[in-house]
Amino acid sequence: MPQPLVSHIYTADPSAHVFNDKLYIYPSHDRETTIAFNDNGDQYDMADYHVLSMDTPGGPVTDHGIALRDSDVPWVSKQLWAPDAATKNGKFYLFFPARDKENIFRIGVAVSDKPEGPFSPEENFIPGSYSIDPAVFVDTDAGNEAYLYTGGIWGGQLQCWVEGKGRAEIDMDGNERQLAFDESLSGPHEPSGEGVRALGPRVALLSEDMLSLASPVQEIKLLAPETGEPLLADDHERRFFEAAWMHKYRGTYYFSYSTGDTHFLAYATGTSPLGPFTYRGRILDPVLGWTTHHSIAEFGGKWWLFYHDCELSKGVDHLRSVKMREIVYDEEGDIHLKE
Ligand code: FUB
Repeated sequence: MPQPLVSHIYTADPSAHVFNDKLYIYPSHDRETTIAFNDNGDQYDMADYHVLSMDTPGGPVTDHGIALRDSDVPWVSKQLWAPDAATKNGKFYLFFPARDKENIFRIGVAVSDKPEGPFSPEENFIPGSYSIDPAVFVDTDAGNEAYLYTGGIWGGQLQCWVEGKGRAEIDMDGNERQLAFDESLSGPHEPSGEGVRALGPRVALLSEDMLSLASPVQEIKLLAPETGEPLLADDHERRFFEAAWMHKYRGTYYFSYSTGDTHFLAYATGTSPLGPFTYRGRILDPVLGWTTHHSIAEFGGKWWLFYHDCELSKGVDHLRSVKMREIVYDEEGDIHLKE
């Protein structure tokens, strides 16, 4: 069985990238808390980030220490959740979700000259950003555009953004709409009912300097293969919950995510980084612990799934450990865990 990549701290939500021929992992840094478990995720009360690196798959893992702490970021009140990182123009960018002073999850960015940080945060969150779990994909072989994927329901607050006077964005049918924040929908609330569509993850283009959005936020369409229509809200085994990740394999865009309360890592594929993506299958069955969250990267000539579970903490949901497993693609491009 795969072992935690590190055991001196708890780590979760691993976002892995190869920078300068080395593998860097940007995880959440879980910590003990007395906050009771609830469906809003309050017990995930993280306060800083560490960056991990490896020279070879299976080789020693270096913990580079604290790369950013909540008290360094002027707009943050609490909960540094799942981060990601990207590089452009010789600089490294750490993208992270946290609650702002009004308790709304936003996405922040911090900059460094080195992949391991330390990172200097921007004064404010990325204007127009909201919800959790940023994943940044730089399409290096198609114009070098950078895409920011975000979103999470329940504790991630996606369902709190309802029609009202507020922020303009594009819905999954390509129409403009205005959304405003309704805090009363925080927690385990989401659309439901016959024929009701699931909420989609969000995507926006990032500006050339990676510090702001260069397009309106757009809701992504995740389609059911049997109907060609958007996945339905009550389809909890397939609908998007959180943990967006984008990677490209042989020209196809793979959007992968967690199904949350059914605990699967699932994926959908498409021909554009903006979607639509058609549901394709599962990557990982439920692990020990409530959450599941991952990334996929090519390293050392093989493809790897980075994920977490709660084996080391013996099942404490908010004390997770990052692991890696090799994945392979079959001739159709379907993903399988290597046995
Ligand atoms: O780590 C806190 C939250 O738990 C993440 O943002 C979610 O994806 C889930 O893993």
